[in-house]
Amino acid sequence: MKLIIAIVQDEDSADVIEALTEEDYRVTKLATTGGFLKSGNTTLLVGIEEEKVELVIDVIRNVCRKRNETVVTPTTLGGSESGYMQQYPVQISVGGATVFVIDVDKFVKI
Ligand code: 2BA
Repeated sequence: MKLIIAIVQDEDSADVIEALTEEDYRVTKLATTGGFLKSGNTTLLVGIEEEKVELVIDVIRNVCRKRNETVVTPTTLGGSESGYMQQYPVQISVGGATVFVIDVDKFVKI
């Protein structure tokens, strides 16, 4: 058995959970926060037989979109004493999804 850990954007989470449950995959949603943007995202846990891993990833791939976000990076100009901060908006592309697949040593439902 494998555990798929998929970090998706909040905007895609309802659709991807619906698509997974429609296909009879079981999924757990965790509310998480990205370290770089420091904004909310969603982490999905899917426990699945090894031969179905690619099918689950295909569902995630079909739903999750890339989006552009603007981050503002402060830059100090003119040295530390007399310097002033100038802020530059920078575009970054977020998503569609970051997916990890890990081995499950043991799976028990009690
Ligand atoms: P965040 O850490 O908030 O990152 C959001 C987006 O910022 C990333 O999108 C990427 O485009 C950019 N980014 C992140 N770190 C960067 C850096 N050091 N320099 C420049 N740009 C950077 P994604 O790559 O699509 O990642 C979306 C979210 O997935 C991340 O949110 C984080 O929560 C998670 N993630 C991505 N890679 C991960 C990893 N290797 N381990 C754990 N979580 C990861």
